[in-house]
Amino acid sequence: MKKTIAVLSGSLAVAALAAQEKPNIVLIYADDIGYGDFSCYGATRVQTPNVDTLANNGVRFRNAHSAAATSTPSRYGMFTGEYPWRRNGTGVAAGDAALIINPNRYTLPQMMKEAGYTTGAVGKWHLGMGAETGKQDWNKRVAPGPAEIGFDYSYLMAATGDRVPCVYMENQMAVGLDPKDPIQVSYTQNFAGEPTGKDNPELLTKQKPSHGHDMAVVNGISRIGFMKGGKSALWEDENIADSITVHAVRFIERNKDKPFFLYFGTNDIHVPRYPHERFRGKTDMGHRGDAIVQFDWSVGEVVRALKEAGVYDNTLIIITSDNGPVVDDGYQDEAVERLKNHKPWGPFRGGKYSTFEAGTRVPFIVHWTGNVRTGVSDALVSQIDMLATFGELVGKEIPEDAKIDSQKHLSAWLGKEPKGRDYIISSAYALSVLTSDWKYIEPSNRNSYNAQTNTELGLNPEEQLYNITIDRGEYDNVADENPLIVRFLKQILEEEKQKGIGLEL
Ligand code: NG6
Ligand code: CA
Repeated sequence: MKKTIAVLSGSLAVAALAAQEKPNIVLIYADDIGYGDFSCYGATRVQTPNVDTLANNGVRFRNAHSAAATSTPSRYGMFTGEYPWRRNGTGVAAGDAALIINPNRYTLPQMMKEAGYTTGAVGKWHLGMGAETGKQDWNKRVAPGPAEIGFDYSYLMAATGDRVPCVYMENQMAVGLDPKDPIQVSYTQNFAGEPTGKDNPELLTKQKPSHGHDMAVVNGISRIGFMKGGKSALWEDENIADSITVHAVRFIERNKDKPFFLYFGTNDIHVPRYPHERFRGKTDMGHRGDAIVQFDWSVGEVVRALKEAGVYDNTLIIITSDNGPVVDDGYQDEAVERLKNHKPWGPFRGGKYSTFEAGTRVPFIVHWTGNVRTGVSDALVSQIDMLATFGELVGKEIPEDAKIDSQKHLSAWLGKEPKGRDYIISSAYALSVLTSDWKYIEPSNRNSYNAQTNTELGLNPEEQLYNITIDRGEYDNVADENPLIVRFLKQILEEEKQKGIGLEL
């Protein structure tokens, strides 16, 4: 970079230098990848060399958390800096949900924009789009959406791979749509004459459901929700990683001369897992393992684009996941049968949907050439802090009312400070308080076992307390023996609830 600057003309050189002062930020947000799913986190039957290279030359966190144990609330928390449990309507969003972030809120992309960054969102969205649930016209620009909360550019799957509409939305317009074949979407009833996975199993040539997912049939796979039309715009599951990765790469190429913030939410490894054939058989774990390899490929492409654009060293890259792992999330893809000794949840208990650690303890890697203390960190960190921490990085003070939950932890995120947060309040049916030593889970009378996904949800009518440093698996409830610690953690939870719970969107 320095050499190039010397040969540039004066004004260009100044612009290049100014651009260099602010690091670009690339946030690679995996879907459902668990603590134990990367080789740098101990997986042996899948290799993730691109992720591992960033981990080896960056900071690899062992006590990092998503804001919740499912996608929508985790993304809500990350983009707003507000715990999702404070607000109703932040649960897993339907494919036709209205935007769940109020455009008047201060958001992470808005802050980056104000700091002079060009902002882009590529991949999975799952935060709703449009003003009113179920009332979107998918044949026009759907708003409000990512642009209204601060993204200059977007190329997105509106919800998830398993939810209609199965089209890419570029700047909130369906891509490749033929106006003569308009899209219709409903989450309440089917359209006359449209087949469903339930009634037409013969159409399920690519993947069959194991539970749910028996409505609209798109690309030989049945989904959640009903859809009609838009044939020319439908995605092909085997090409999703290619499509979104190429748009992430193009965003980097287009913006290499000015600071940029890229949120790249991958579809991998959410269901339906249907990786491109060049990744099939790369592991002996079937589609779930091969989708991890495909994810790693996407990471490699982003890194390559950053290097080719000459901005790799000046880019802070984060790799993390929206929630913990799940093996059978509703399709017969052999993930259960082929899992054997692979442990997607690492040494933790539970998984996606769970209050136990594996619900939210996710991989978290921070790479920024020359600016991090490389190695492993046990600092307690949370994605809820992305707003305040990136604010610290780019020199933006966030408004008082937007910083209830988001805290500045830049030196911990850069591996320079061993201690992170004092505690995190997580939500998955029940609230929990996690410190670096203890985990308290509030009592809940809900059924604690999700039989469909085979997940222990960590719910118990009794109070639960675990000594998380020696009992990572949360098997030994020591609440009775430690009444003072229980009281202390309950008090933290009460004080946090006092700040607001059950608020309207
Ligand atoms: C569940 C879906 C699951 C997945 C999840 C959201 C069924 C039976 N299960 O309701 O497949 O889509 O929602 O996952 O429909 S998330 O990672 O986007 O939060
Ligand atoms: Ca997810």
